[in-house]
Amino acid sequence: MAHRWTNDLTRADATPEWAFLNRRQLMAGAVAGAGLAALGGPVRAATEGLEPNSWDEITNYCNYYEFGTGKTDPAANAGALTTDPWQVRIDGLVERSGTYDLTQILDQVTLEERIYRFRCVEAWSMVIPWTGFELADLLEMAGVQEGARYVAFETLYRPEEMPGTRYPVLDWPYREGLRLDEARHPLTIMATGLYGKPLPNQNGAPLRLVVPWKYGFKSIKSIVRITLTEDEPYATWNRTNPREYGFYSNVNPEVDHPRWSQASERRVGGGLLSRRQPTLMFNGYENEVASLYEGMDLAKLF
Ligand SMILES: Nc1nc2c(c(=O)[nH]1)N[C@H]1C(S)=C(S)[C@@H](COP(=O)(O)O)O[C@H]1N2
Ligand SMILES: [Mo]
Repeated sequence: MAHRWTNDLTRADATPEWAFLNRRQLMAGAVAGAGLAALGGPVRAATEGLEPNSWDEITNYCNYYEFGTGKTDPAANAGALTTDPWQVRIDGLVERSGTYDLTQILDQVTLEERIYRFRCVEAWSMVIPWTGFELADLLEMAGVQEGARYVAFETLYRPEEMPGTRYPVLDWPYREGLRLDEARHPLTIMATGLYGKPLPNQNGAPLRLVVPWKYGFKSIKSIVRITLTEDEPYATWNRTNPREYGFYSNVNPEVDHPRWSQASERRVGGGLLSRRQPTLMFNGYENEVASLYEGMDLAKLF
């Protein structure tokens, strides 16, 4: 069974108004192949203080067990993954189920840059400039049926290209899930890029989920299937060890992991940034997402 081994921001930083800006306004920050584009006024203002980690840090310190359990294994092994062509099956409780070419999906969405905090359950964190689009837009494309309450996600399982899957480290394929309202939240994105460049394989190319207020393992990589369901779906880490990894796994400094504190985190990076810093409720996105969990006991439904 898998076992895990064992990081300046102000209140203003935790309020990314830009996440709710009109799509047209965000075009100022769109990246569309132009490298890291200059961000528009309001976008820049609201992301000040979030100094992103470097390309090297983000792409060399990874968790992607399909390529090995070491932090540098994915960078070493994921180059062999074929990410083009890429198809995503969308099924379950949707109006237009089917197998979609990624190019077909990307033709219909607007890519934006989102600079998000990223907090792993192992208590390290980074700040990452993703390129992506809102998952809500993809769900709208597929047409969510009445009765759907959750969204399930599945990673590619291709042992020939994924040496880590030749061992029963996890019950492959890697799977994750969100409640439908979480999936539709404007902070929830499907990432296709990093620093305005295509997503490196080790970071989950060509398409991965990013849910910035949840522990990193919820942000499933290299997605090939999205299923709308009525019941809470299988989620790999949750099912592997439900005592340690809840289905929700919202970042919460007050609910410790059974084997370590979640009150603080090590910000990956050199110099002053590598000091420990307090972990923020919902990873700093409390104003945006707390209402999703009103009335829920966050210690019980962790
Ligand atoms: N398919 C798959 N997705 C995955 C993982 C994995 O092992 N396999 N690891 C998760 C964990 S634990 C984290 S912290 C993030 C790491 O993302 P990064 O390597 O891009 O920083 O990916 C998540 N998504
Ligand atoms: Mo993680």
